[in-house]
Amino acid sequence: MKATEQHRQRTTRLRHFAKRMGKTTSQSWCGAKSTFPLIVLMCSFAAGAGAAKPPVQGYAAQRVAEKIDRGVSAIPAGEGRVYVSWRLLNTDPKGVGFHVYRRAAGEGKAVRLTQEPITKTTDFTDAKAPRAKCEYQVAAVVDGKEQPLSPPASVDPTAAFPGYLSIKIEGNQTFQKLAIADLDGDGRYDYVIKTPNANVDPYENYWKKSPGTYKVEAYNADGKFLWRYDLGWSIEQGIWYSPYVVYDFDGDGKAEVALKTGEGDPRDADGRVQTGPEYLTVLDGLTGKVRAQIDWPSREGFERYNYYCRNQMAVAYLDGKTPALLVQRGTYTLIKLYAYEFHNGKLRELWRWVRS
Ligand SMILES: [Ca+2]
Ligand SMILES: [Ca+2]
Repeated sequence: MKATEQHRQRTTRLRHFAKRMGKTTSQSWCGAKSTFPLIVLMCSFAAGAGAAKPPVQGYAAQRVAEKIDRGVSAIPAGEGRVYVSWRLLNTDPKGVGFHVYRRAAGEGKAVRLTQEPITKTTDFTDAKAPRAKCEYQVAAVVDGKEQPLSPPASVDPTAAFPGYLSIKIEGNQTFQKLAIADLDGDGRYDYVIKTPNANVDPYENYWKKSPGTYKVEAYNADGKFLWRYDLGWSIEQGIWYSPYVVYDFDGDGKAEVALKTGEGDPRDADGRVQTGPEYLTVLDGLTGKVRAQIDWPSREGFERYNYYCRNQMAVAYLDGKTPALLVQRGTYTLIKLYAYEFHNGKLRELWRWVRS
């Protein structure tokens, strides 16, 4: 095929791209042969964003979504009042209303506090709360029909309220990071913390020997301790060494904990970890047991310790439906970015991007 004929066909294809994107094209835009591959690349990215078939295909047939509950919250509002609020869910139909119920301690039956369903807001103030511990529940009303009661929220209307809820963590310790996700699948958010609140930076002027090891701990919504995972001496005690992400990657309604792990005690004489295996590990969110493990992007190709010790993680719906796990190593020069899905207990690589 002659060069002019190739150029004519490419130009026609590009016009079709442009038409799909709702743009017009011209010779000056796409005519220069030397810039053509770049333009096609740009068009492919743009067209991919709106095209029916995404470039990455994960396991999910439908978008994986959190199954959170009504989220009823009841807090003392002073002068014997209680402020009750709840979630409007994306599954609630248009025109939904809500009745609010109260059950005092010792009373078996819940009393309805609302005459008509509340339709304009998702909150309610009980001005005549009892001076004793009680519970509040909410029932959605759809097309005039009352739906089942929500899980209850308990409150002591006489207690002082500091403006937040607090839970007691195990032992006398600090924590550095907090992740929130539903670990047990009951529709309420649980907590995963990294303890203690200490930080070592990989940069040579700031680096210091880790005084101890990080522990990852999980607590349920009520503050009950679930498990502890010791990252050990293979992970130095700094945020760049120890990324973690908590999310329901396989879509079964319970969140997993994905994190960077190592093995044994590979510290050198100074205390730096420059050798030894490194893993992307997925823990069961409810038990802390290892469910899957795969090699972390390697140290190979990096100029120095300060560059390869910088690691990060993220969640992204790359195909619009599957929550993929992004794992990244390196800052300043070389960057390695790998994408995985977690499905049927296995990590599967979707793609990798490595550039300097
Ligand atoms: Ca939960
Ligand atoms: Ca899960």
